[in-house]
Amino acid sequence: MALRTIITLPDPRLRLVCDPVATVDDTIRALMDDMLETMYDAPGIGLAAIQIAVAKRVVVIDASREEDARQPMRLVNPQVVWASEETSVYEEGCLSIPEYFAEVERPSRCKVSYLDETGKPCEMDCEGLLATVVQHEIDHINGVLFIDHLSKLKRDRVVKKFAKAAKRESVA
Ligand code: GNR
Ligand code: NI
Repeated sequence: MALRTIITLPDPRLRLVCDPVATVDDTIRALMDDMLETMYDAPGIGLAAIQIAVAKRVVVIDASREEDARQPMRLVNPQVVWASEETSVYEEGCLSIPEYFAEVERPSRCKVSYLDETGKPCEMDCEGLLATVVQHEIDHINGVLFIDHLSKLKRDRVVKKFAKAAKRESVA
């Protein structure tokens, strides 16, 4: 297992539509272990492979409560196959947009299909925080960030702030 570097805005790779995984093999399993280690270290409750610069449709999540035992989830080629009409609002953050938080409205419940770490097709029903996080992660593998769900004014403000910070870094 290894800690990997998380890429941040304005890295253009965050806008890639990631490639499906053809076979869940040892390389993919090792990738998911590295992602979980990196996610727990951050700390975060979800991570998409593209956040460590790997453009594959691979996601890890642990939305368990801090005081409970860890519940690492490994999802390959995840897809929302159903979403509720009913929506919820959560304050979201993203490890690739550090220290910025905003409320996002999404379907409250969804059903997700995916391959598990053995390559077996699975489905899961999600609600609460897990429903929000799984949608946030599936957005990532399609090149979509949570700021895309905000008003253009708010989004532009965040993008500008990170672009400016990156420019300052490159000069310094
Ligand atoms: O750690 C994270 N917390 C979080 C909180 C609310 C909604 C979504 C998330 S995901 C985020 C980690 C991350 O950036 N995953 O892509
Ligand atoms: Ni994120």
